[in-house]
Amino acid sequence: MSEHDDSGVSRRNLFKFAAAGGVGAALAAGAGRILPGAAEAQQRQQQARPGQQSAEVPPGQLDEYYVFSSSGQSGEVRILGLPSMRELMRIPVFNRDSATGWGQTNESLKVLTSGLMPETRKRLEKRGGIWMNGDLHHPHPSFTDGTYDGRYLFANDKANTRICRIRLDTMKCDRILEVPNAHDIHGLRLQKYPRTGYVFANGEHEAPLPNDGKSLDDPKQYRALFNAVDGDTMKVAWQVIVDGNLDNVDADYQGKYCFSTCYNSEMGVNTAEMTANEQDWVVVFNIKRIEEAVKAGKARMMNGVPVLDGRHGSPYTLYIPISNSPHGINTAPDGIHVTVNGKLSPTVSVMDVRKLDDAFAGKIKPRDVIVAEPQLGLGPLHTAYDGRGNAYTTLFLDSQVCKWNIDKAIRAYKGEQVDPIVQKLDVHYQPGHNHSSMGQTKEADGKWLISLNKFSKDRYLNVGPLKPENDQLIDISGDVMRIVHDSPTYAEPHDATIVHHSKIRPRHVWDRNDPMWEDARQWAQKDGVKLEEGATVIREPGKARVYMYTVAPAFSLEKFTVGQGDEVTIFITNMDDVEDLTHGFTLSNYGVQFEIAPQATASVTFIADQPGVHWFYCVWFCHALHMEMRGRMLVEPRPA
Ligand code: RUQ
Ligand code: CUA
Repeated sequence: MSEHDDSGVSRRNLFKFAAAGGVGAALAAGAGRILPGAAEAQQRQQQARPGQQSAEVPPGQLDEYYVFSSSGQSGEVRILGLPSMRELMRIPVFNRDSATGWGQTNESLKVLTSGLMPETRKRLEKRGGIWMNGDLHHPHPSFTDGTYDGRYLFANDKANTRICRIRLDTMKCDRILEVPNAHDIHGLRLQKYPRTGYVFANGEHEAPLPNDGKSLDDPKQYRALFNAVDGDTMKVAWQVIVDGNLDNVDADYQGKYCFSTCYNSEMGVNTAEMTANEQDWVVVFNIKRIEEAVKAGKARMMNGVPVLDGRHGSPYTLYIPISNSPHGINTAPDGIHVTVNGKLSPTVSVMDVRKLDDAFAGKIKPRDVIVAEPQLGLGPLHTAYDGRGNAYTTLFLDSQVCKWNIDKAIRAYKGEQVDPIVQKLDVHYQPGHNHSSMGQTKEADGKWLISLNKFSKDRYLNVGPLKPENDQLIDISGDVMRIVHDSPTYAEPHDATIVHHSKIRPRHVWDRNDPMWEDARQWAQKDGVKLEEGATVIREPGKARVYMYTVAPAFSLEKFTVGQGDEVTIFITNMDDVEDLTHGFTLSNYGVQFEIAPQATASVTFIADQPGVHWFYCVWFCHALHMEMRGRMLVEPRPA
């Protein structure tokens, strides 16, 4: 169906899926077929008016939107400006970062470690105390009343079963939680109403519960868990055991339900087993019933978390049959419709959330909540919306974005002769997620769509065997879509949210009372020092604490002395109260380096194991005398 020459990849993937067994039929059936009304749609396309927006943001002008982009296996969050698609900033989260000292400063280590389970902390003792990797897929800003409120951004770590919270005032991560009992958090979306509230997160992979070495190779004993984390306290509020494993999740606009796709109802442990059944399901969670059951003490406490059994027949869940292996699930800004993207089926299934009350009450069958099921093309993965009744679904295998109309899809499902498909646009290549401007809020504005393509192949200068991914910016303001910009991305954005700039109000400099350096404040108080005025070394047997502040272009100490073998903690406060006047601290040949933004305090602890003169210097270009902004650490040799 696609015109460009990527059929090799399409066919290869198709082949791979088909070879997995059982699923070939569904795909092959759709493979060579011209969809009903395709010619008509093509004609409409030729007459339709494309949008007129430009990606160009002239020098000195600002972008209209923030994009919070995940980085997958890079473990960080990236902030882009849209429409320019310029990368504005990176927020280290599950990775280590040389520039900012993330994973090295005491402040970041506290964020990275305090939410770990005690067993994990013990395991990490011999490995530097922190995980070195993460797999961050789904970054989503907090909601109040169905739209972004600018407080926080939450995201998952599939690799080490964690959830992070990023403050949108400072654009720094302030909490990381390891979720007990569950395995490998994948899908993550937020409660939209009345507010966030809950962070809903899917444990994707299944394992014995507890996973203590028993039932090792007995998959019948494996369980997958759905998780609700309290976004204010960053504690797990409750967990629900489900049948099958979970992929993606979304929530309604009413605060009553959230829903997850399941791609392995078989609970298989290899591809053939996982795709054997013709049908999998969506699991709907009844939030009120779950909360009441937890309050009534009906949950089993496991690792300090109330766990409910939500397998088939439980009052907490509803299992809606969906064709084999659905993937993305996306709530429309109309507050009514939710699309379930077929992946191995060429269809998307549309749920009507107004029918969920009756389905839970047993008045209608679970499957009756489906009100449309348009056939769009091969490999539907995720759907975005324009707020004008249209949906945009990525077709992974076809390398296309399909624009379709929700209302027409509903009418077609009822038997009317209408074609819901408006347009299919080739993208380059193999799109996963897509996202529209404000499209996951009730304020969807229908201006822009990004297609996050998993392959770039020939779109850029060759940089060797490892290629970038390709994010394409698409103007959706007209009748038909138009690609206006390509941007290469490093491994590997999975998901992104496009937020109007008016929703986010970051600080220009830090507030001296920020909780980020509470521990440093307490140390200073104990030592009778003021962080803002420190030019002091406190020496105790085997230990030294060094207090410094910076005013460009100088550190408040030009030298300090410690003893060989001392555990040294250096606290530095940047007293420059000037926008963009960041200093840095590098202690050469000691592996120490970090950022100190205006009005911030940062600290690091290390062992002064090497005697001699060691220069420290400012690592952020701050002044004409930046090179001169340095001093000496004198390490006295240990007496023989
Ligand atoms: S999932 S490519 Cu990790 Cu968001 Cu769909
Ligand atoms: Cu301070 Cu460079």
